[in-house]
Amino acid sequence: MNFDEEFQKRKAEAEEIVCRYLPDEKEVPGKLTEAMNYSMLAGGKRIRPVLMLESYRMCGGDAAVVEPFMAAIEMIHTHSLVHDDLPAIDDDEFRRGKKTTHAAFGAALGVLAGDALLNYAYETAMTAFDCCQDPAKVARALRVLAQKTGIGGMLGGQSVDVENEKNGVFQLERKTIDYIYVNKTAALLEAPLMIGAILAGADEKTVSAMQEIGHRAGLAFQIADDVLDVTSTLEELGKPIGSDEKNNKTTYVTLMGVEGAREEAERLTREAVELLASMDGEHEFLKELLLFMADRRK
Ligand code: GRG
Repeated sequence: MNFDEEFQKRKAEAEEIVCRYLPDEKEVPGKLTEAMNYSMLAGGKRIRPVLMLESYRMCGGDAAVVEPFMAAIEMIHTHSLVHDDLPAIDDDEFRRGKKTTHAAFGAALGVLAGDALLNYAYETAMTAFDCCQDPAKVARALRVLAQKTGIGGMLGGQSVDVENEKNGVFQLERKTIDYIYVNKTAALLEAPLMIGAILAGADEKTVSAMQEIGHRAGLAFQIADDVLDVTSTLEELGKPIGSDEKNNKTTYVTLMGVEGAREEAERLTREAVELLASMDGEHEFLKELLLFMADRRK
């Protein structure tokens, strides 16, 4: 399989679906919806909606009920990036080579556009009730979406991360790092895999296997991000990998070195792929996507 070609195809498909659910800028006065759409159209990889559609199809789903959820998960992901970039958190001026939302529209609109994306995600996901045969599946999918995004998921992990950083606590224990990564990053990758399976009517065993796959792939994804942070900085400085001066924040790279972190991401991905291989349904592309998520040197 040519992964890049297949990924571009699926990304375009997800993009088309997500864009159908963006708010109409003419319906709301002011710049709020413009700022929301600016951030949604700023060039993300669309990994989460792609994962959801793959899981849904793998579990036998073939209806439109998954589409509002695909848009919702991308809105929640985008909300997290918009807020993460704010002056009160990371204060980043650029993301994906473009001005961040607060840099382009001002800090107040950055806060509001992030809030509005989180709220609009649920407004959008709830439209799935209008086109579904089985409202119980939609209700369960909504519950997973809320839980994985909330205090027992992304927001819980992010707050521990931010609190430590703002208090100048950079040396973290492995269990704290794992708590942050599992919640801040992996929860939002577990959610699309689980929601795809739930909406397709998969059994409990399949839904929990999807959760396990998302958990491992999500950790591997964040560890790959740690590796990428160090290797891309060293590349920019023209220094060989391995010559990393320790940055003062604990990551998997500071815990186990670049090669150790790569090996850990590979181990977690291997487990995710083995679990996937034990399941029914066509999953060749999903397997390749899990491998890509753990090794973004490609
Ligand atoms: C709720 C403020 C708030 C934050 C939640 C997601 C998050 C926590 C913060 C964003 C910053 C960050 C480094 C998150 C870790 C997960 C991660 C590597 C996100 C990037 O995901 P990609 O690569 O993003 O899918 P694109 O740019 O492709 O959309």
